[in-house]
Amino acid sequence: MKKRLLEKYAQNPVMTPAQMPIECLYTFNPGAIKFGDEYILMMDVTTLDDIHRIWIARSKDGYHFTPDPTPPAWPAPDPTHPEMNTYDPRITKFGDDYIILYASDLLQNDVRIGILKTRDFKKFERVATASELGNRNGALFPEKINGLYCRLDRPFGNEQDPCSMWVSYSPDLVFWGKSEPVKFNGKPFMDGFKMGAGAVPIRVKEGWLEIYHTVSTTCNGFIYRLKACILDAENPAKIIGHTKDFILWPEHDYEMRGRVANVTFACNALPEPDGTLKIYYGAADTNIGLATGKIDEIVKACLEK
Ligand code: BMA
Repeated sequence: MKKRLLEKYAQNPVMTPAQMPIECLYTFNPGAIKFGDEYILMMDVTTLDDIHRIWIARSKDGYHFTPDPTPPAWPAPDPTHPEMNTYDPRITKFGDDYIILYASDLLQNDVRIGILKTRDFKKFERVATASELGNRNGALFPEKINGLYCRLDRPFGNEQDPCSMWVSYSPDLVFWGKSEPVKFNGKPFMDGFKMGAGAVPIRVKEGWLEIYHTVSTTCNGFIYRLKACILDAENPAKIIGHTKDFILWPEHDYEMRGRVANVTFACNALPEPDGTLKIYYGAADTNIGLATGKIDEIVKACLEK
């Protein structure tokens, strides 16, 4: 039997709605980062009014998390028209700043990519609402590429051109363009019924390691599972290789029952100094699990022919 590239923490889930300081429906899809001596999760939290808002939980050991008493003060794009839902944040350390790309719904199903920054995870400053209508899954690379900020994003598709991963560039984090679909062997890359960026890409010597989600359809609905790919270091719109097999999938009760059944979804992948990768993943849009793997083994699986 093949060895799993990602092992799930035996005490999963590491976060459930029951751990929140107020009654909540769901806790899921966190952005994650190491900040000083803490692990920070910026979680999607759905309150009883069915609004998704981002809420921080903190941990010293990476396994036991305590949510803040209240969500952070969120700088709305327009104080007279605050966002309805904010969710799926991806946190990138860029110099001294932590830059957060997230899904910003002004109205239900009216989604754009919002960008905030912070230096302390207490005060958040608005950078931009930085996409056309119908784009999400923004993940900022941790360094400029060819002199420009670079992000993965996922414009909404249609039947001819289904949702897939794209790359866009910006001189200032505000104006974005030069957008193109990520390609494999010269053709737009499609894996599953739809797919999109997951984690903030990690620089490895072979290029950029990206953990992404791929969605399959069944007669009972979607299944969200994870795979990995390596993007070219200088031209991240080019895939060098990807895992043929899923590396994470729903199989336990906490991943198969909840707001949306059969979902494992990643907005982060944190490299540890010993070469371990930690992924805090959303499970059934309700809980948060932890999975760990070895970066070199995942890279090797991406490059296998
Ligand atoms: C995606 C996003 C995620 C969610 C997933 C499964 O389109 O909305 O936030 O986890 O669907 O419901």
